[in-house]
Order: sequence, then structure tokens, then C-alpha cells
Amino acid sequence: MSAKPTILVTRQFPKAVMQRLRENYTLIDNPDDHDLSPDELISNATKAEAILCDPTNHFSKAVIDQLPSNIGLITTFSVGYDHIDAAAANEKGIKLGNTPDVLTDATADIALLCMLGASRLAYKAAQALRGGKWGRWSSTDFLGFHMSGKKLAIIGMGRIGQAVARRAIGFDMQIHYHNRRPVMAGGLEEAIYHTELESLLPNASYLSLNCPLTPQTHHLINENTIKLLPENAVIVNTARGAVIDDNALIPALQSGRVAAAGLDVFENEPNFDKRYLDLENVFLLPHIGSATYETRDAMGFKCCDNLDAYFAGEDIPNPITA
Ligand code: 8YV
Repeated sequence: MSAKPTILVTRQFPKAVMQRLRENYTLIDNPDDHDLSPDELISNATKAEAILCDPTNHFSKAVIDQLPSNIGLITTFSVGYDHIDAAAANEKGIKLGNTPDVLTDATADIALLCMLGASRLAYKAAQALRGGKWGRWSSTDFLGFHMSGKKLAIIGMGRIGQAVARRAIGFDMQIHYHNRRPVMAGGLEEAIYHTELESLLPNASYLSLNCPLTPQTHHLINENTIKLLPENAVIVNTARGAVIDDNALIPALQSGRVAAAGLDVFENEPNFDKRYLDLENVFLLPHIGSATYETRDAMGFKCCDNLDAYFAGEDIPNPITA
């Protein structure tokens, strides 16, 4: 029997995933699940031929350049890959894989939760109940913003953006979107395409961010773009925190220029801007877009499929093609 290939597994992944990995590979793993430093990523990769990582591992050009030449594949337990310098990996001949499709529904579900949680001020209401402050029913307490029937603007109409749009249609929302190209199918034929943010944002009674983080989308929601939103807009982010400039959004939430926000992702997470904690009009979640048992298993199995194909000398089924 030939020896199992050795792989670096940077985090603890779901039990069924770890089991499948152990059956086929010798693992250099991370039993206490700590955040590996760049130096640890490099030194732990010395004996490995491939790496299974997640977005907490930053594969900058400097890290990739120092990886040993035996590393031929990095497969990430995520669909987003802004934590990997893809150009540096390409240059070094390292293949890249990710986990598309299987987290689309779970993440779109959380986007809707954020939309509802933000617009119905769910945090404020839940906190009052838990804090023993629900003394009486009142027709003027805990009032939020009506979501059904409003306009929803989506930035980034990939798989997750489309799934958000389809769900929002169930709430009778009118869909507007900005994307590199129009999306004409999948029940979204009536969605209104905007080539420019300047024409999209005035329609954003609700704004859902579903774009990848790139140099072009970094701080896309900033002081200038917030000015284009209608009064009482609700902003929801389930993509990447750094698409929003916190220094613009927080004052807009404090002043009421933006009515509410639902945020599942943050710039520099988990060290997010603590000013959000003082705001009753935000609904905050700790990056749980894909956090269901089913989805996390499926993400792990996609990574296994990538590894298995790579070591069989085949094309990997979920390549990052940037
Ligand atoms: C994951 C995500 O939960 O896949 C992504 O890009 O942001 C999330 O849904 C996260 O990356 C953990 O792997």
C-alpha cells in the first residue's frame, strides 16, 4: 500500500470531515484550533504537499513566496478567497480551490435574517425581554421598519446575491442590482440592472452586500455612497466586513441617516469596531453565514474532493480561477 500524502490542515473542521481526511491523508493538524501565525503556516507546511485552510489564515504574497516548493494545492474552507494572494499562488504554480454552491442557501438565509433583524429592531426587542424590561404591551414600543414590498438593492449578483433576491421576491420586494453583468434567468427576469452605483443606491431602501472583497469593493460603502441612499435605508452585510467603511456607517447609524444595519461580517473580525455595540439599531452576528451542520460538512467535503482530485492527478472540481 502506498503511503498516504501529507497535508497541512490549519484548523479543526467538522468531525465527519476530519474523519474523511484522516482516512486518506497523514495530517499535520492544529489540535487546539488556534490561529496559526504566518511563520507557523510556513513551518508547518514543510512536510506537507497540500494545505487545507480557512479565511483566518492569511496567505499573503510574502507567505506564499516562503512556502516550500512541495506545496501544490491550497484549498480553502470558504467560497471567499480574499485571504489568499491568488496572483502570487499562480506565479508559484500552486493550485487553489474553494467551496462554492454548498453555502449559498445558508448564507442567503442569514442575509434575510439580518434584513428582518435590522429592520424590526430585533436586538432591541430581544434585549428588553431578556433584561426583564417587557413590562406591558404598548402600541408604540419596539417599532421597526416595514420590509415587505420595499425595494431591495443588491451589490454582487453571484450565487448568493441571486439566492437573496429570490427569497426577497417572496417578501414582495422589488429587486434592483449592480453586478459586472446582468442576470437574466432563474426567476430574476424582472430584477432591475444598474450599471452604476449612482443609479442603484437611490433605490436601496434595503441594501444587501453580496460581492467579494477586492481592491475595487474595499470600503465601497463610505461617506459618499451613503449620501446616495434614500432616507430610512437598511444596510445588510453578509459578504466581507471591509466592503463597509465603519467610520462612515457608524456615524450614519448614530444620526439616523441610515435607519438600521444587519451585519454578519466585520472589518478585522473578530476584532470588530466596538462602537456597534452601543447602537440599538444594529443586528449583529458573529460571521455565521454558512454555520449549519449540513453546510459546514458539505464545505469540508468539497475541500476533500479538491484534495482527492489533486492527488489523483486530476483537475480539481472546485478551482479558484482568479
Ligand atoms: C464561511 C464565508 O463560514 O465561505 C465564505 O467565504 O465567508 C463563510 O460563509 C467562513 O469563511 C468560514 O469558513
